[in-house]
Parts: sequence; structure tokens; C-alpha cells
Amino acid sequence: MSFVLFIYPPISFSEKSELAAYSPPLGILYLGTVLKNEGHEVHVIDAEAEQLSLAQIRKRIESIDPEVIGLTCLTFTLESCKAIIKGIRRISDAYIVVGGPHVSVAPQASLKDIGADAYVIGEAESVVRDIVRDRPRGMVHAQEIRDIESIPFPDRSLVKHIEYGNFYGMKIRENMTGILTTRGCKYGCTYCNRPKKLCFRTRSPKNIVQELKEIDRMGFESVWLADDNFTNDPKNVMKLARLVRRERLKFDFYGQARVDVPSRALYRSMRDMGVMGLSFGVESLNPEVIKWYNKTRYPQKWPQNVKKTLDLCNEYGIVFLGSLIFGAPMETMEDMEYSIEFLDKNGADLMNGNVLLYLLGSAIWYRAVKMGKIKPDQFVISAPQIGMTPYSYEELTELCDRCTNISKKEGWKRVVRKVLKRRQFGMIYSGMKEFVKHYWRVRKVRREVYDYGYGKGHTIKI
Ligand code: B12
Ligand code: SF4
Repeated sequence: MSFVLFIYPPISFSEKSELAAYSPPLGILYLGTVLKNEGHEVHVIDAEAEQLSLAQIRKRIESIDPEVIGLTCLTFTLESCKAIIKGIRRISDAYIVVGGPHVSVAPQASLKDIGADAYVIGEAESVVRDIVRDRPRGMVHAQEIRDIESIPFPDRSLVKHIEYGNFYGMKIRENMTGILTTRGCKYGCTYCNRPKKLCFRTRSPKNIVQELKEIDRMGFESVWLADDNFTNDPKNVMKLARLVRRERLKFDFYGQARVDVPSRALYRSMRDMGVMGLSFGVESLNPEVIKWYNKTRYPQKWPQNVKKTLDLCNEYGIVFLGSLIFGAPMETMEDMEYSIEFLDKNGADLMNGNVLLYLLGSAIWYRAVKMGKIKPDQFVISAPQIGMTPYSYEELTELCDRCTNISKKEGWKRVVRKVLKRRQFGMIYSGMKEFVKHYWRVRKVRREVYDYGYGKGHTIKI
């Protein structure tokens, strides 16, 4: 039996995020569960959610005194991951292993700078037992798990000390947790940095409902559908909705979806199972831009699908959060203004704007490296910084602000109307109570909430 500690590093130690404790880090909960079932003692520090400083993390590590420490590394948390490891080395001789989305897409030579003993590429459930036992050095390649139902449900008691569901500086319902109904994604958007090798796999509704029952027993009221895209397999979603209703499971669900399945049956099912809000990657209303992003094989149909999806969300009372990206090379100011206007006119409840980022692992990043616009060690850089758009960073962020302002002025009224339409009076009541309780904090963080997504100013030069 070993003492194992998993750490989820924060984006920043200096800027505290009120959005942080939104949903638990399922990746390390899955790994922790595999190890717990093998008899290891497992601890989890979610430094993002708990808003811990480096000194506080070090103190926790000293008190747990683990033999093995595992960290999740996103490209956005690379620097804090390195800082934590540097700190660990000063106080402990624990074996350190790092995995996560960054490790799976980064050039292998760059990983040694992180300072760990081993790096795991891919989904680690199949290798984590051996890693803890054998403590290998260097790269470990994990095989993709085909039968995702063979993975035990993530043990949420590992983070029972943390209250998730914090949105807009407050919690609308009792504690929230996350669930994955699928793994991987069917699409290949050119700005996205999900590993392209990951196949799309889906769980059976029966298996998902078993986990939801466990979640219900634990007292959660809200569930974040942590899939890359919850509607990737519409038929499965409809079956799941039927089963959720049959089993009388009552949750508010939130998640991410795409606009290209505007099926009435699908949206009615999602409403019936309790889906309250979905975030959609609309990105742009210009088919040329959509084609460049490789969002769909039918870019000409994109505006029509966005409109249909908006109509369905409005009809079924599902909150529509539309996310836009500004700064594709061929995108004009008129195009970007039109995208905002389109969403607003057609009744999007909330919208957020993001300056286009060239992210390590994405197709546009590789292309820009080939063109000599980005150095291979620049992992995150925005379109204006490399001259890939005729507009300045300020001009593009001004558009992001416009999205924020529309959400602030009209958005919340529309949201409240939808919640009332769904007769979710309990949600209105608890929302109002929380709003009054946390009024000043909510005011302070509203900027952050609307800017959420592929954020502004996230520029990491390595
Ligand atoms: C849910 C989610 C969120 C939630 C909750 C975050 C959380 N606490 O998990 C919220 C909405 C808060 C969020 C926020 C952000 N997110 Co997010 N998020 C996701 C999403 C959709 C699912 C995460 C998940 O549960 N995955 C499922 C598990 C099973 O996979 P996994 O985490 O990769 O873990 C496996 C392996 O990576 C590996 N592994 C992971 N950790 C470790 C550790 C060790 C020791 C080992 C050995 C292996 C290992 O094994 C795990 C099990 O198979 C992913 C996309 C995705 N599908 O992963 C994006 C994703 C992780 N997010 C991303 C980003 C960019 C962000 C933000 C930076 C956005 C922003 N601008 O603010 C913030 C970062 C906040 C933070 N510090 O986490 C990117 C990261 C890209 C990158 N390379 O950096 C992703 C990949 C989305 C994308 N398509 O680009 N996110
Ligand atoms: S942006 Fe979303 S839909 Fe597109 S490839 Fe990435 S995860 Fe899939």
C-alpha cells in the first residue's frame, strides 16, 4: 500500500478565481479510484478550487507525506505545475508523475522542463497501478481505453471537502458534481487542442444512470456534463433522457453541445431530463470562417443551424450560452459584429467572446509554426500577436466586451424568464437568496464569468 497524492494545479497563484470551484477534476478522481480499489491511500488537492497558495500546498504535502505525487497539467497550468514540483523537491523525495491534456499534446522533449520523474501520455487508468508499483522514469504511453464502462465510477468522496458548483461567485443549488457520458470527440476543429488520436466512445444509458443514482445518493442536485460535446451521440442522449425520467432522477444538468443537431426530439428530451443550460461553440456566423475552423462538413448550413438551435432552446427553456471566437485571418470587423448581432437578435441568453488563440496541439498552431509565425516553444499565443488578423488585440477585446455587456444587460433577464418558464421556482428562490448573500462578491466577479472560455490575455511564452 502506498500513500498517493493527486494535485490539480491552479491557472494562477496570484489571481484568485471565483469560478474555480465549478466542477471536480474527473481525470484524477478516476485515477484515484483505481488506486483506492487496489488498497492505496489516496488524497486529492484541487488547488484551483481550494485557491491554495504555493506555501499552503507545501504545508498540505508535508502533512500527508505521500510516497507518490501525481499532477494534472494543462497548457494553461504548465507554469503553476512546474512551480509546485519545484516546491515539492525542496521538502520531499516523493516520486512525481505528471499527466493530463498538456502532456498528451506537448513535444516530448519539452516535458523534461516540468521536472517530474515520469510523464504519462493519454488516458492513464490502464497504467496507473503499474506506475505506483514500479515507479518508472521518463515517458509512459497509456493505451486508449476502448471499453469505457470497464472503468470504475470516479469516487467523489475524494473531494468531499470541496463544494463545487460555484458560478458567478455563488452557488445556485446545493453541491454540483461532474459526469462524463462519453470520451473523445468526433470532430476536428482546427483551433482545438484535444488529442486527435482519441476515438469517440460512449457509455450506455444504463451505465450512466447507475452512476447518476450514486450521485443522487450522495446528495448532489446539479450535474455538469463534462463531455467535450454532450450531443455527440443524439440517439444515446434521448435514450438516456428516457431512463433518467423513468428512474425519477431529478438534477439540473449543464454542459457543452454543438449547434449542428437541431432536432426537436433531442431538445425536448434534454428538457425532460432536466438540462437547464448548454454552452455552444458558435464561433462565427460566417461560413468561410467556419470552414477554416473545420467546424462542420456543411459550413453553408451553419447560420441556419445556429438559428434553429436557438429557437429550440428558447422553445424548451434551455439557457443558450453562445461562445464566439474573434480573429480568423479572413474575418472582417463586419463579420464579427454580425456574429454578435445575430446571436443577440435571435435571443441568445448569454454570450462570451474570445480572441482566437493558437494553442499547442491544434491544427492552426502547427500551420502557423510551419509558416514561421510561431516559434515551436510558444505554446499559447493570440492571433493579433502573430499578425494573423488585421485587427489589434484591443479591437478584438472590445468585441468581447460587447458580448459581455449584452449578457449583462439582457442576458440575465432572459435566463430568469426561462427558469420561470421551466417552473423551477426553487432555483429562483435559492438563486435570489445566494445573490443577496454574496452581492458584493458577485459584482466583483461578473467580469470573470462573462469572459470565461478561451480567455483573453492567456498568453504563455515559454
Ligand atoms: C470539464 C472541463 C472543465 C471544467 C472543470 C475543470 C476540472 N476541474 O476538471 C471547467 C469548466 C471549470 C474548465 C475550466 C477550464 N478548462 Co477545461 N475542460 C473540461 C473538459 C471538457 C473535461 C475535463 C474532464 O473531466 N476530462 C475527462 C478526464 C477523464 O480526462 P483528463 O482530465 O484528460 O484525464 C485523463 C488524462 O489526461 C490523464 N491524466 C490527467 N491527469 C493526470 C495526472 C496524472 C498523474 C496521470 C498519470 C495522468 C493524468 O488520465 C486521466 C484519466 O484518463 C476538458 C476536455 C476533456 N474532455 O478533457 C476541458 C479542458 C481540459 N479544458 C481546457 C481549458 C483550456 C480550460 C480553461 C483553461 C479555460 C479557460 N480559459 O479558463 C479552464 C482551466 C481551469 C482549470 N484550472 O482547470 C482545455 C485544456 C487544454 C490544454 N492543453 O491546456 C481542455 C482539454 C478543453 C479543450 N478542448 O481544449 N474545464
Ligand atoms: S472544439 Fe469541441 S467539437 Fe471541436 S474538436 Fe474540439 S472538442 Fe470537438
